[in-house]
Amino acid sequence: MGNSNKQSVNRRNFLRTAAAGTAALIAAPAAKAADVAAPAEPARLNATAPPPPRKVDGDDGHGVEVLTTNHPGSDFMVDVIKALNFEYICANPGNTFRSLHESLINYGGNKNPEFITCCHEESSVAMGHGYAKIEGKPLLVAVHGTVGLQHASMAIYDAFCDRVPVVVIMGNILNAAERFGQVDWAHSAQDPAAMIRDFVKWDDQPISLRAFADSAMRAYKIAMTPPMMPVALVADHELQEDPIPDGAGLTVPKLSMTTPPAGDSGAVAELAQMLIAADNPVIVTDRVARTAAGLAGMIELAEALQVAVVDRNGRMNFPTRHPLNQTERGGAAIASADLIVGLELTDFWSTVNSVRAQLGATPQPTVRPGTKLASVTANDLYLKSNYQDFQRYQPVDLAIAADAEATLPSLIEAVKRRTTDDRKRAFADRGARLAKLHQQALDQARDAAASGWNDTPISTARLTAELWPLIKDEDWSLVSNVQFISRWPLRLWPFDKHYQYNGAEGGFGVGYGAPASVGAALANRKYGRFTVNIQNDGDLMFAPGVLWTAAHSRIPLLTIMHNNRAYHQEVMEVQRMANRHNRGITSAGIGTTLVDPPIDYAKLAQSMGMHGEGPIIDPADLAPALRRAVDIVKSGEPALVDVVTQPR
Ligand SMILES: Cc1ncc(C[n+]2csc(CCOP(=O)(O)OP(=O)(O)O)c2C)c(N)n1
Ligand SMILES: [Mg+2]
Repeated sequence: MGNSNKQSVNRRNFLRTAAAGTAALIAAPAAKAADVAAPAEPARLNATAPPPPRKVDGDDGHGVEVLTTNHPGSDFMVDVIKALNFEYICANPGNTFRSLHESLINYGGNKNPEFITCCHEESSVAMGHGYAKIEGKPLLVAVHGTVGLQHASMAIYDAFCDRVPVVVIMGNILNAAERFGQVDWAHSAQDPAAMIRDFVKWDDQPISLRAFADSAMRAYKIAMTPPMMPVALVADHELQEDPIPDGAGLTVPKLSMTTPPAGDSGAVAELAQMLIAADNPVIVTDRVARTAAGLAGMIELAEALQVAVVDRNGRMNFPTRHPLNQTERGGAAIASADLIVGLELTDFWSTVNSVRAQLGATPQPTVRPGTKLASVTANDLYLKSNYQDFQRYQPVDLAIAADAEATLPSLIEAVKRRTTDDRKRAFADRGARLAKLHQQALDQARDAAASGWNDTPISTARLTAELWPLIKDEDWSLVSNVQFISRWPLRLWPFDKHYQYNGAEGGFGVGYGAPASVGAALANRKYGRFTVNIQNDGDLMFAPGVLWTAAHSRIPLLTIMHNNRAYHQEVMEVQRMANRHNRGITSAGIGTTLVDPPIDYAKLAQSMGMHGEGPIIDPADLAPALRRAVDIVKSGEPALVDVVTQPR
């Protein structure tokens, strides 16, 4: 605990006397400077090394604030944070968490977590989002009071909708008597987390260090229990900066994790029976496989039943080249099904109904009458009211409120135990039929990819096909949303590892792509994986500073610009309206395109300190440019190739 022999001047008292003009500003002893330059090994709570001197806001440089010789509360916060095993903290600096920042880098030795400098709070959170989907656990994000959280909010929403854990810690000056100046007031709030409460799983503003420790453990545990979601914790400024009182007796509680909720055995047996009895069952997956075991479980289940799998690809749930994968003919598979089982399927309603995006349009069922429906999802366990990401209500015959990945082992066992030899023969016939249909769909995709091969702008199919031979022998991981490029990689490449694809934004908030890819690449780095991001132009332009973070932190990531010079999705929306209003589509580029002036992404990348090449306009130039960039990424650096592409 703090060393009571040393002088203890807390910040409040110091500032009060300084304000009265009577402060004796004591110069910091020279020895202390060394503490700043060469941080000691990460100290623990009972260490006695004093923190380095801190400069007061508005200090004119003639004086240095008196040392608060006891440990600040933020050192204890670092002890708590270290107990949670965060590898990284992503943050843009802000004085509402300055003491915690300083404790992390000096007292904590800038290790576990290591500080990753972010240029926008949306980038910090989205990096955490992308990282967690690869690593299976959160990193820590710190945001400045009020304004930092406001910037972070959309990314928090995306992670919330995508059921991804991110731990956000935010500064705040709760005690109004401690706010010095306009800025402190503008960045403080009575209830700072109120702004994001509708889209985090839990938040807290502890007012003692002991409560902070408990709440940090609780936050982590809750974030990691399916359905996983972001959580937010306020690190109050006084708690951070005031010395830990003598005899505080603080300890770091043990983290006790919750086992993911698995399906009730009776309900699982019923589901197994339904699957065995059905003639044409289809399993529709969305966010099932978080781990290698999840993907292996999906394969085992599908093979035991020889069942069709349609993957919505919120995660990498099923190998793309598995003969039972019917994703490319998903509509036909669903239309002929007599049982549909949704596993962590966010939008069951749209799986069994279709509606054209037109006011007043009547939904049409996509399934035959009498098709049985069943679901396993942790989304049935926890729901928030305000934001409507839970999708339209879909009645089902059997709803198991449980995490699908955790339920797979008992479901597989129940299926195997109950399958008769008769059914096994029927399954084998079905499997052979599905394998043929799978092959046909793959052949069709390959044919379709060849169309427009030599076109300029370059087709997204060609871009995908040219990239493949350059990465296929690497331990690759594609971490960008393939919906923007007509899903070509999932249609053409063999994906068979859970980290080879990690889904999309969750909340469809554009601006996720670039930072989430950098975060995913950060997670992939220690495994030596080769990370690829096929990057939309509109998405990058929200917060391109994350390229600097990638360069600065030496995060190997191949970014290929899918530069269609437009917010093309919205071009189409405006065209649709212009058609409906019968006014022609010639003006649809107004407000939706990025052509005048064209953005030079190669220069943008170079300006951030990374390799940038392009714009590539002639498809013949594509492969050599990609090869150069691949080599740079293999050497451990990020690289970007700007490719002028067709819209999708
Ligand atoms: C934060 C946010 N703003 C606006 C939108 C609306 N929006 C949906 S898609 C899209 C276009 C994105 O452009 P780009 O990333 O280049 O992809 P493209 O449509 O061109 O393939 C926009 C603006 C959104 N989803 N999220
Ligand atoms: Mg675009």
